[in-house]
Amino acid sequence: MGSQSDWATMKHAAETLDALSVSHQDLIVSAHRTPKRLYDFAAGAKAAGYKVIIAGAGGAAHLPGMTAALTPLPVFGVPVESKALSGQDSLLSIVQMPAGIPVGTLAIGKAGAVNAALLAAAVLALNDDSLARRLDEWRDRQSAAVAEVPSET
Ligand code: RP5
Repeated sequence: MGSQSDWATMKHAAETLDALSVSHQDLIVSAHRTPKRLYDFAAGAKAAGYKVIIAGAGGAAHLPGMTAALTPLPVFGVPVESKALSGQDSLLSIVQMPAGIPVGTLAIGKAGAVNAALLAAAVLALNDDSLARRLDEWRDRQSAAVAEVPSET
């Protein structure tokens, strides 16, 4: 994520990965304030053993696109809800990548963070039958938690 302030959103990705027993590292890497950290992380991510990168950032959100430019790994971008433009700026910054460097862009905010984790897990599950079963179970629990009729609360 691009900032400590993104953690309130990106912790939902971390929690979802935890629920699926997918190991992950949660790092602050700012495209603007720590460009060398970004370069070193993204350029070395594959060699370091990472498989998928989830990049969450807000405002003029260069982090996902710059990360994708520096690694062959799949990169999923989460637009963090900004104060000024409610995350519309983040979304458009991340989703409108020119052809050639893809960023899989999720929804703004918590939904995007959760779904980025689920999508990353689905990619990893292509080569991990145990994780594929955990993902199926996660969906089954989600379905079971939906009541058939609404309550008054
Ligand atoms: C972006 O600027 C970050 O991803 C964050 O969403 C936004 C604001 O950062 P802070 O000023 O809160 O550090 O780079």
